[in-house]
Amino acid sequence: MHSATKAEAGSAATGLPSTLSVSDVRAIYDLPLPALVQRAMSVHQANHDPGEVQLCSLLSVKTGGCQEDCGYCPQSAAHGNVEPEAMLTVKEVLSKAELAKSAGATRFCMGAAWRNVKDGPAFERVLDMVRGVRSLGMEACVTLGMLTEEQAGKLAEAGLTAYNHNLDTSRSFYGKVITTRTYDDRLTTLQRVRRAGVSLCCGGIIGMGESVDDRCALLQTLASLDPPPESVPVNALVAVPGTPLELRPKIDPLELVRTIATARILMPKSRVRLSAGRTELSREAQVLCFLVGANSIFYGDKLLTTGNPDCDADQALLKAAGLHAAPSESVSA
Ligand code: SAM
Ligand code: DTB
Ligand code: SF4
Repeated sequence: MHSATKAEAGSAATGLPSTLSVSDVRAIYDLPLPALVQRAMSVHQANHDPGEVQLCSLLSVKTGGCQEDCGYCPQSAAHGNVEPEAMLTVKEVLSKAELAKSAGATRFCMGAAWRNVKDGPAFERVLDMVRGVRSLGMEACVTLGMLTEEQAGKLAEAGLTAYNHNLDTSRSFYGKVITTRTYDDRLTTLQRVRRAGVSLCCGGIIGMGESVDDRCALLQTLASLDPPPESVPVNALVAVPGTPLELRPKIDPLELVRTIATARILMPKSRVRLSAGRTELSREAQVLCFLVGANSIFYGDKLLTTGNPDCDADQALLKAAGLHAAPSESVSA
């Protein structure tokens, strides 16, 4: 799936080489900021309504106690700083989804702190959550860790819109952050999701101590998926006390702008989501991210376990910038 022959990110229309190398990506990322902004804006305008921002609400349906050791994540049992909680009921989840819908969200994303999905009552409950969210007329996305082909098929049958599974960083930096599953494990899950006909939501995190080349390699890998993910979350690390990355310094917001602009240029059709880390960003920095191609956010005062700007602040930001919420893609009828 990630072989060079399938790296068909380029075309005459995008001005990108047909097989994209990390140095090609780096040449874009390192452009003088005005040139980078201008190029990203023109790709964005040619492929999207630049005034539109998708509002996605996020809910942790099974929090904490995870068997993986992802260095950024407060939910890993290895770091033990989030108390494991019982899985939410379908009713609890659907009442949160209704609230999110009435606040203006069109996509409802549900996360579980699992290494992988196990068949049985918990998975059946997730399938019911997916069906319930869809019956509210919202798009449904879940992130549950690794999946088998059969499980991906069941999620598709339940009406799942998208599956979130991030590559997080470059293949070479990955082992410094996560040791309990491999980059290839992640690529295999992504392939299973694709084969089941579910949209892919796949991106990464910046600010974990990776080099600029690592960031560019992540973007090169994402853009070379065939086709690239329909949505690409770009998270800025939320450095949570107790995690191995707790002392990482905050990223320079302009690095986030460069990452988003480069993602937009490489993946013209994808939704690029300005994801975790917005509480640390000024309104101006967020607006710059929207200008260069971010067209989706997590909306609601909580991500999975950490904070996010509240709905009023985001509505005020959209209004001040003259932006509007995207209509739901799934429910035109
Ligand atoms: N357990 C599932 C998995 O990892 O596949 C799903 C949930 S996991 C929390 C989803 C994604 O959230 C991670 O892949 C990572 O990219 C992002 N994430 C987790 N903790 C984060 C943090 N502290 N800062 C930024 N992003 C984070
Ligand atoms: C993604 O890329 N970011 C979201 C979502 N997918 C599941 C998660 C961000 C989590 C931030 C840390 C927390 O709240 O626990
Ligand atoms: Fe578990 Fe997902 Fe957190 Fe990794 S990111 S520790 S898999 S919940």
